[in-house]
Amino acid sequence: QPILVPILGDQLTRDLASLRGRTKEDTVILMMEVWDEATYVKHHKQKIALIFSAMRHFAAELEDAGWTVDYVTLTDSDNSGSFTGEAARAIERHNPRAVHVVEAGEWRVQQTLEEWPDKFDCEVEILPDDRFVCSIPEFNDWAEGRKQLRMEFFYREMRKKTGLLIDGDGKPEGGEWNYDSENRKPPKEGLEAPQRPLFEPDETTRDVIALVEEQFGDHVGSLESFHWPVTREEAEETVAAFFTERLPKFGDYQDAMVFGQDDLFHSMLSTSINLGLLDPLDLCQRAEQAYTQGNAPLNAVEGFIRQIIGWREYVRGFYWRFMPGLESDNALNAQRALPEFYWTGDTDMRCLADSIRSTLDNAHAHHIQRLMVLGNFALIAGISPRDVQDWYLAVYADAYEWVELPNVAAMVLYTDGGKLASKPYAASGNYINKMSNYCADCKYSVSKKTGEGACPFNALYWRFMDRHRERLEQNPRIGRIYLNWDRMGEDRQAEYLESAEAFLDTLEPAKDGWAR
Ligand code: FAD
Ligand code: DLZ
Ligand code: SF4
Repeated sequence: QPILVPILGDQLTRDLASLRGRTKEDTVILMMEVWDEATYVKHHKQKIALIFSAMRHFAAELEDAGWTVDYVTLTDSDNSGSFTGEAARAIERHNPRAVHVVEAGEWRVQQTLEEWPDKFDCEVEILPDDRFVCSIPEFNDWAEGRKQLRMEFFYREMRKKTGLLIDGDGKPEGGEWNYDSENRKPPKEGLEAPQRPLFEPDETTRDVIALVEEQFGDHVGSLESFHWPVTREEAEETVAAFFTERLPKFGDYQDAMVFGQDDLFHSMLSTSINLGLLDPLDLCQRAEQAYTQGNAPLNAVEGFIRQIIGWREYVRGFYWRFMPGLESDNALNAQRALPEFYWTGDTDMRCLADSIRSTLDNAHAHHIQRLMVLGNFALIAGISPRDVQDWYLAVYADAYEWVELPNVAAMVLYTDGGKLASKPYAASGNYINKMSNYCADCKYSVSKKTGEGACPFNALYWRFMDRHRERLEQNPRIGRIYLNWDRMGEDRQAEYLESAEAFLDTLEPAKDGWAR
């Protein structure tokens, strides 16, 4: 009797805990394309195509290496549509002595896996996912008893644990833990990044693209611009190009936005890391090497490492600590429906239109677009967290709930009331103007604060601050802002509030059928 090893769609590595130490002779690997996972939100077409193609390529790689892989395709006529249904059928087919599965990345799926020991007759072992630097118990130990879970302090622990950018005396390289202040250069006129490698779909990907077009034709997004890496080799090509061509400027322009430049100096590695095609710690070690060999400056390398062993690890720990409540928190009581333009890009606000265009074309937008344009607008317009969460989970090819939800709910929408962020990331048009070239050609005027033609971010910002005064006034990082508000006087304040309401009245709510 073999051991049955189910491998989920984002566990695509041979170094998975459930494969470690197993022999090819007594193992059957199970991979499942299932309707439940493809539809629990209406994922962007590229996201489904990426996951299915990467799964099929990984299955082929395992088979070539001599493993037995039982691969269930979406259109297999017996496919039950769920992980549990498919595991049950596989147990009937293979009569295994045990099932060994690595815990799921998402809470929803993990609940399902935890039902398996009771449901199935054979032994079921659920193994920790050790593809992270910090285990879940380790994060909880760190978090226990802390009032605020600041990423910066967690990050320092991870630096010490990994030894990344720690000098011979145990001190942070260059004397500082964090060079965030050197990651905020506004874009220069004509700033352009080198093209990243674009992968033409091979036969496997073309089959999957046809399948997605046929089965998920009404989902958002286009498949024509599908160029994602779908194998470890392709992901490595992207890494190589990033390290040589982009990393040196990654630090300076981490927060910059340029119209039509969809990825600037970002790595475009999140899809591959999240799928399991790349190992995050290994990437950080290689980035550190780029620094020690003089190929990239410290502000770039530290910034990149901070995103991965800092933010990425931190949000994962945060997710498991606060689920399931994190999904329904709504500290600011935001209730407005998501505007239709989030699904179409059809808005005169140029910053939003460009960020949404990139999202629809590529199933990707870079971090500062997600945070300070798309997220900031949702925050200050008071959009319902559930709508916003579903949107982010659906549209990005790298979106899995464990990483999407803490970023969207806690970081962007402040739904947790400040467990993650020390203040809401609310900003007026001024910030976007400083960090991008969007405003110059926008139909709205960023310098106009209220009335016809004024940048909507300006009035929405003050409406947001006014509405949440009671909560935010005590916040030492924000409180002083209210001096400016009070100085305006009641008439001017009323103009801001009226402008904001007039703009909000023009927003058309998203049509049914997109969200869950
Ligand atoms: P780079 O800028 O090159 O960064 C390098 C790597 O650092 C990324 O590949 C990623 O693995 C990691 N990273 C950077 N920032 C974060 C972060 N805040 N949280 C976790 N990891 C991070 N990332 C996802 O992988 N999936 C998501 O669903 C997701 N949703 C987000 C939603 C919002 C509202 C925000 C503000 C951020 C979100 N992020 C998400 C984080 C980040 O925007 C993406 O990881 C990044 O844009 C991916 O592009 P890149 O690989 O070029 O990143
Ligand atoms: C997102 C996704 C999609 C679209 N389809 C599948 C699938 O058919 N089979 C699969 O194994 N995983 C899929 N995934 C990923 C899962 O929804 C989920 O995000 C991961 O299993 C992490 O818990
Ligand atoms: Fe966006 Fe306002 Fe600038 Fe237009 S003027 S691009 S809406 S920030």
